[in-house]
Parts: sequence; C-alpha cells; structure tokens
Amino acid sequence: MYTASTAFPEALTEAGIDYIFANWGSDHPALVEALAEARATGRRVPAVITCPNEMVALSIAHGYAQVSGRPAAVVVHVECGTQALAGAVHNADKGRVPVLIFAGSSPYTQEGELKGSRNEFIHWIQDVHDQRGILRGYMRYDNEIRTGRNIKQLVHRALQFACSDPKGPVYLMGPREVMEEAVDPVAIDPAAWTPIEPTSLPEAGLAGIAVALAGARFPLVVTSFVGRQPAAVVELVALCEALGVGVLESVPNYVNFPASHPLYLGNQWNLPVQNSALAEADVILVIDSDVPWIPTVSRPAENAVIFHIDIDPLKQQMPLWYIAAAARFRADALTALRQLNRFVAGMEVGDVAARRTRFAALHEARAAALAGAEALGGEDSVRGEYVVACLRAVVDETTLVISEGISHYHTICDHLQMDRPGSLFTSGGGSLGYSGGAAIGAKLARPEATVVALCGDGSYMFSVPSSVHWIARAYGTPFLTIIFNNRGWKSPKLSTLAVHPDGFASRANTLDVSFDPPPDYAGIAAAAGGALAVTVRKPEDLAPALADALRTVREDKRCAVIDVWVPHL
Ligand SMILES: Cc1ncc(C[n+]2csc(CCOP(=O)(O)OP(=O)(O)O)c2C)c(N)n1
Ligand SMILES: [Mg+2]
Repeated sequence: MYTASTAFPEALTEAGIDYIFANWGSDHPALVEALAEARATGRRVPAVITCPNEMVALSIAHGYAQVSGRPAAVVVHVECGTQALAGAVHNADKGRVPVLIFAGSSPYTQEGELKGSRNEFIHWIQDVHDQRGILRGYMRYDNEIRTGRNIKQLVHRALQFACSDPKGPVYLMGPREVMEEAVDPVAIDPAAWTPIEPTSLPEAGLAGIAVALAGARFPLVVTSFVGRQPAAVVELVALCEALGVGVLESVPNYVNFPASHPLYLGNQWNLPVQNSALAEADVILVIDSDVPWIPTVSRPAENAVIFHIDIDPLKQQMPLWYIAAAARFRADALTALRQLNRFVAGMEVGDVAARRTRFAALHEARAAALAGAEALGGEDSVRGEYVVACLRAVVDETTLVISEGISHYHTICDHLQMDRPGSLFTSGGGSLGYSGGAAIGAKLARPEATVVALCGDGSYMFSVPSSVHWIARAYGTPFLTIIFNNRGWKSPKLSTLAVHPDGFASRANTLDVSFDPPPDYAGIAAAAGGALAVTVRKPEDLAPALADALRTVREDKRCAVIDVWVPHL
C-alpha cells in the first residue's frame, strides 16, 4: 500500500531529514501505519523521537538545526498540538532556524465517505476555522495538503522556504482523509529543490565599506549572529586583522568572534550603561544583528558613519525597526565578508598597527576587570561569575554550550570566553524554555560532544524538565544542566526598577517574582530521567560537583543537573 503518508516521510528522507520529533494523535493513523509498514518492510524513513511535550519537540529541532545546520521535522496533533508548540514557535522564527512542522487536521467527512472519515468524538471538537492561522505570523510558508498526489512537491517546497535565507519554520497541515489517500509514487529530483543560493554584496558597496573602515580612527564591527556560519567568523577575523577593526557583540546568539582575540571588545545585553566602544566609534559595520544597540541606553555617536549588512536588513518580521545607516545591503555574511577580504587584499591600508595596539589595550583592560570579578561568593551562595569561571576551567574542544542564562547572559559570555565558532548558542528569541530541548538537539546533531545547558531557575521550569529528561534518557542524549538559581525571576524585577526606580515597587517587600523555597529542581530530572542530581550552595563544593557531573555525562551516559544557588534576586 502506497499512500500520501508513505510519500510524506519519503520526501523528508529525500531532503536529507534524519529526525521526526513526534507527538501523535487521532489525526495520524495513516502516518503511524506508514512508518510501521516502512520499518516492517525495510523502507528507509527518518528516526522518530517521541516527545511528550510539543514545545520541547520544537526546541529539540531548534538546537539540532543550530548545531547541524540542517532542518528536522516536528509532527504535532491538529490545532491543539499546534498551540502546544507554544513559544518555541516564536524562538524558531526569531532565531531563524529551519524546521518543518506538520500537523494533521480533523476529518472533513462524517459518514464514512472516505477512508479516515470521522469516527471519534474529538473530530468534531478539534475542527476549527483557521488552523494555519495559529502560526501564520511566524512561518516562512504555510499550506494545507489538499491531495496526496503532490504531497512530496509541497514538502520539498516548504523545505526550500525553511532553508533559504532568512531561514525559519514552515508549517504544513494534512486532513486525515488526504493522509490516507492511496496515490501513485512520484519521482522527485531533490537537486531541483535546493535552497536559494547566498546573496552577495553589490560590487559598488564593497569599496564604500572597505575604504571607510580602513580610513577610520575607531572602526567597529557590531554583530549578533554572524557566527551562525562558523566559516564567517574566520572571515570576520581576517577582515578585522587586515584593517585593524574592533568587534563588539550585541545580544550574541552565537560565537561571532574569538573572545580572547585582542580585537574583541566585549558584548552588551541589557546593561543600563552607554558602551564606550560604541560611543567612540567613527565608522561602524553592523553585520547580522537584530538589536545592534538600545538607543535609550547605549548608542553610536551622532556623526558615526554606519554600514548595515544583514540577511534580512528590513527585519521583515519586526513592525518597528530602523538604524541610521549610510548604506544598507541584503547579503549573506559569509559571502559578503569573503568579498570584502578579497577587496581589501589589494588595498593600501594606513595605520593598522596603531589601531591594533589601541584595541589590544582596551581588550587587556577588560580582561583584567573580568578576572577581578571572579570572586567566590558568600556563605550560602555562589557568585555567577565564579560559576562560569569554574565551567570555563573544564570546557574542552568538544564542549557545546546552550545558554538561557537570562540575567546571567552577560556573565556567561564575559566569563566563559569561548573562542571556538559554533560552541555557544542562545535561542535568538525571547520565549523561555528553550535550553533543555535545545541541549538534546545539540547532542543528537553531534553525539561525540559534551553538551552543557545553562539556565535560570525560572527558565528551567519553563523548559518542561520532566519531558526533557524522559526524552534524554530514552534516546541516549545525556547532557549537563547548570541552573543559576536566584530563587525566582530577577529579570521582571529589573525591568520594573528600570522604568520605576523610585516607585512603590522599589519599596515593596514582594514583587511576586520569587520561588522561595524553590522546588528541588535537580530532583525533578532525577525522577523523570534518572539524572544525577546535585544542589550546590557553597563555592568550595562547585568544582568537585562539576567534575562528578561531567564524569556522569561522559562515562555513565547519564544526564546531570547541578542546581547552584547564586545570590538571591
Ligand atoms: C514564555 C515566557 N514567559 C514569560 C517571559 C517573561 N520573562 C522574561 S525573563 C523572566 C524570568 C526568567 O527567570 P529566570 O530564568 O530564573 O532568570 P532570571 O531573570 O532570574 O535571571 C520572565 C518570566 C518570557 N520571556 N517568556
Ligand atoms: Mg531566576
């Protein structure tokens, strides 16, 4: 029997998709049957990972795509399973990660007219007006599969959108009757459905950018996600070295520049102070950044000349967005940086050495200040800086770090000091709960890696740890979690005080943001997936706990969760 549901995983396999992260329901009998038949008859289909929670499923696909560069498929149940994807939808969109989401939909016949016709009460309840509309604001493409006869073409077309820049999530839905439809096999040449080729800088733009950077007093690159392509980091280093350009990361989602490089000038998040490098710069190249600065807090000088290169310079998904650039280009960062490096190779460049020396001095001063901040902590808590310094001491060449540190984002970037492109990731979005699933995805993408998830205590709860740790054990994807437990949500408190520094809230005993006493976070993971569970409240206990946890993850192939009490929010 060859049905639309035989063809669906066949198309995924043709497109190079290795995983389906699945949460099944009454819409999926055809697909469950087709996968069982494929396994029984030896037909190749993607591996299925059962995900007890949809948000976790999509977060796994998110982390997997970030580390592997490849999309996975997420299969969910009709409109309610689609809703349960929750904020992971926002993260996949904002983070620009390719992923194909498929949901069934309620049968559209009720008298047995077609195979798959309604036979359960829920088929009336789950029939809604606009299932695709639930996600439309976040998708690169959405469509309904109306016949099994072109289902493979629709899967390949959807993936073409997902994998073409700006990459992102796509959504297909297929009603029960269509997914049951017997069809003739269709031959597809996957080479005809590959993503759009990367966009290059127009020749005219090259000279303007290169000459301005080369002639500047204080040239600066600002970036957030150039490092989504590790090869682009190598090109950025070459360009900055050739011209003597400093680098500032703003809200970095990837390792965009080696932290130990003398041209690296730091990273900025929500710190409510003007960044001095940004104020000083006279020529700025903003390349791949959604938030290069926050104008009410930190901004370039009035007369700074700004160039803007981005895969999505209009920020088409953001209703309010602008920067005062002298010129702006839609281009792939890797391609554009290669072009700029070729152009610069034939150029006369002035006092590069003097600029390099100046930036190196700034870099050194910053490094010294950071080292001075790595104090241990108090009686009953460990300072975040010290937590990250201890982790830095045990990071090796295979370590991948997923960061959902929230009020510790800055601390993590500052003190982890990752040099290796493709070794540190954040979601790129703002919906909490990404880190647990993303860690599983990272481990699936690179099984030989040691994966470490860093998260706030609130974010840990958002991540649905019961689901995450069941999956991690069931599918052999052990990783280490370190929770920055400040007993609640510090960030909403900081947000309030930033707007109302002297208001009632500033004097209130409670702002309803504390979890005190907190749950036994590590114990949740132990119960759900047999994780090693450790709570650390004294600085001297941290290094031994880390060593034990890494041994557990690497040798016993078991998850470990270290709940570290950092100072109270
Ligand atoms: C899904 C979701 N719900 C709510 C928020 C709003 N929010 C932003 S930060 C934050 C607190 C996070 O707590 P935690 O992870 O402990 O980090 P902390 O601020 O304490 O460092 C909340 C609730 C959000 N971003 N996403
Ligand atoms: Mg917290």
